Amino acid sequence: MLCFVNPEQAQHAPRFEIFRGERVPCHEGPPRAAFVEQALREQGHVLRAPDVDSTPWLTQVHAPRYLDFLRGAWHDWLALDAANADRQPFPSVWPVRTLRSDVEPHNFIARLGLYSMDNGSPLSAGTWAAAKAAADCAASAARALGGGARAAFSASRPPGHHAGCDFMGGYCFINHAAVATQALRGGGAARVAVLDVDYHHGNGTQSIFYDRADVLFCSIHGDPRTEYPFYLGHADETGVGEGAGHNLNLPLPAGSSAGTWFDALHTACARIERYGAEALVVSLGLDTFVGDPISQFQLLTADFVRLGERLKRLGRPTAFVLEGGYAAAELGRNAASVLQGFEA
Ligand code: Q9C
Ligand code: ZN
Repeated sequence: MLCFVNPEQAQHAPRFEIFRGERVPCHEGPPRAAFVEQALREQGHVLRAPDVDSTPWLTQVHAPRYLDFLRGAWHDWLALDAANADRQPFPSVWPVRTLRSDVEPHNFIARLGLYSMDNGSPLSAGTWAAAKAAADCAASAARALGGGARAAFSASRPPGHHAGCDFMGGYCFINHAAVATQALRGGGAARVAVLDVDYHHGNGTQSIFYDRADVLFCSIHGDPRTEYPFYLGHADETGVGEGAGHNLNLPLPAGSSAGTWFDALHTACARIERYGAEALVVSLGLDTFVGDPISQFQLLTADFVRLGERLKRLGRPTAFVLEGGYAAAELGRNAASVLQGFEA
């Protein structure tokens, strides 16, 4: 399979995140993508740098003021104090209900809070460069489908599905699956389905397409009553306006078995078939793996082969976009297993 890897990914390398009130090393780091690249190479896939500038799609998915903030964030952080080069900014204040988000404050931390859904998405010097190149990978995979490829893989890192129109969150800054979806629409696919199989609900992707009928969003994920992102991903979220009926959430209890998970996959695939999608974007989170350190489903590596086989049977041009997966040493093998099943 044609695989796009991100030459800038290692530029996004924050040192720690806040976890249970403590500073801990980031779960989401450069080794993840390195393990994926290594496994893809070993399995004989074609690895390429991105060959599409995603800017036209980025601006359809994200608000201009958010993109401006993200592009300039590290520069602005350093402008406050040169010693900030060795410090990580974290948001500490957010415009929740009754507070205004239409007026952008001048204060850097206040702007960071305005554009963040959590304090778990640390920035570093190269965050913009890495996230933009990851979006270019997703746009490149979409263009490859437009050119007749049956499938393509985007090793997008940092991940993207928690990022909304104007906010970062859950280690995500740019929504690469949404970029791929827009690129497929621009390339002539009338109806695009996004299937999000990450352990965590793809709140950003859902919200970006919630009022649209030209994109079906389906997600299988840990029940948000107990699992991140907590505030979206319930079964009663079915779309709004023209998008009514074009959003399907299949939340499952933490601890769910592979059998339960594949039952949900069957439901999602039936919905995608009924929709008549002309192309498929798979938000490929691999944190459903039994060994994932921050997630609680029970899939084994062999189950990822089965996932690939099932997606192949949908028979649609398919762009795989990497999302989560924090058992880094097993991540490459698990990603390669999906592609192996798809190409079997
Ligand atoms: N300090 C993805 O899988 N963060 N994101 C937990 C908070 C939430 C996961 C730690 C996990 C987000 C793309
Ligand atoms: Zn996840």
